[in-house]
Amino acid sequence: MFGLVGGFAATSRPDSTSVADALPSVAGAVVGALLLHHLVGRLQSGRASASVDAPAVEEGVTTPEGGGADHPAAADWDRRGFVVAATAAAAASTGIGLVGRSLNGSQGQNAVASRRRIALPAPVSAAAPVPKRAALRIKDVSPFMTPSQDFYRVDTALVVPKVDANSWRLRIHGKGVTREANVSFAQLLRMPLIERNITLACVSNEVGGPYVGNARWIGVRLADLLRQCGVRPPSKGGPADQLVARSVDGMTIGSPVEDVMDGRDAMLALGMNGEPLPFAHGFPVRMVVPGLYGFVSACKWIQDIELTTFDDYDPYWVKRHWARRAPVKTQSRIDTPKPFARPGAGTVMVAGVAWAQHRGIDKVEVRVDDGPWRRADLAAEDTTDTWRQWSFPWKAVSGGHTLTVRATDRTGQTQAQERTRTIPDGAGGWHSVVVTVD
Ligand SMILES: Nc1nc2c(c(=O)[nH]1)N[C@H]1C(S)=C(S)[C@@H](COP(=O)(O)O)O[C@H]1N2
Ligand SMILES: [Mo]
Repeated sequence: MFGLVGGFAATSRPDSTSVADALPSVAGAVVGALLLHHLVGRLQSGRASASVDAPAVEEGVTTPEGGGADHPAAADWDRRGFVVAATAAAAASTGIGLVGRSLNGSQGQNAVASRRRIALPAPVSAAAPVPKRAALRIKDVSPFMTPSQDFYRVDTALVVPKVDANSWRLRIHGKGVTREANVSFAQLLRMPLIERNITLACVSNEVGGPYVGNARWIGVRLADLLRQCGVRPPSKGGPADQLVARSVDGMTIGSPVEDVMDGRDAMLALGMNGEPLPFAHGFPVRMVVPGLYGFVSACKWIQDIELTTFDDYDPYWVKRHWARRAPVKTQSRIDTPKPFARPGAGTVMVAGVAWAQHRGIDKVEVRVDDGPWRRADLAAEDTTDTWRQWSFPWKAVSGGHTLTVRATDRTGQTQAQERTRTIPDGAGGWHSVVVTVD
């Protein structure tokens, strides 16, 4: 069973290219089964000789001392053999496990050292300072900037890839590329860097869910690099409408070339919140595109960019029935009070965040039970690519209540009420929280 599960997991990995990837799991299962068979055999031959005595004792039949003595002796011998074999098997597998782990670890050490040696240069275009009033002083509301260690992580990596920045390279090739690029990390560092605050969201985030965060990214403007390679967006006659990013672990993520080159701050990020990217968030380089869900834009541990078309190629998640194109849906979330909280009667601060990356949040409204929608107070906007905090002082009266929130983006679109599933292009619907006022 474990062999089958392991084999299935190995061959469905994004970097799996052949059924041979199931071999280690299958080999492990075969060795394990043989070993189990051998050890159980030893156990059973011991038990078989013991059970010869058992009925005699139960029936109260006296057996000559000498006759019975042989059998315990035989069982003893099997037990000793079993213990020796089992101990040897345990020691051998522990040893092999440790060797495997240290082989993995030594690979990572160069990557850790390469990360430690990086000093990020100052950007030529710094992010404007975050307005003071973008961050409300309300307990339990998501902080405006998400610290890297609290930033959600979504990927298919069982073991976080540890890539050595010194040997890392990025290749750019494909349709409409007149000059292929093959750049090193050092070359990227010498290019003009931009710094931007961008809110990243995952398509698998349920309404009210935690897979969204806001960070300060520093990196190379992707459109500049593409133009240097001769790439033109479809609107300027370019033949490629899909940019497929591929990671070192084989993940493929497809973004519209038009979006990446339409002037928004799409970037190859090298830094997050003032430091080189954490390994879990894509060190040494990842993509970030404001306004698109992570699975269609934010390739971590990137190593290859291919210009192609949506007709010609389906990336990893699209093969698994997620959408080819997935702009972020306008969403809002109540951070406080928490579900089933028991606030006291009086003024209760209802607060949270709302996001509509690259369109901007225009309005947030709150409804108590089936009452009228009332406008929440919006914190200052940093940029249209970042989320926005909001608050609503609620005169709470005792009893059970449902608080509901909805947002309207700058295009005038208000979040639809209908709850939709996350697959294929992101959850829709209003977030609500049930509380009891004491
Ligand atoms: N290599 C790689 N990149 C990836 C993924 C992945 O599984 N592998 N997941 C994507 C998804 S679905 C999201 S939402 C974002 C999450 O980025 P984070 O883990 O830094 O928050 O990374 C994207 N980039
Ligand atoms: Mo995601």
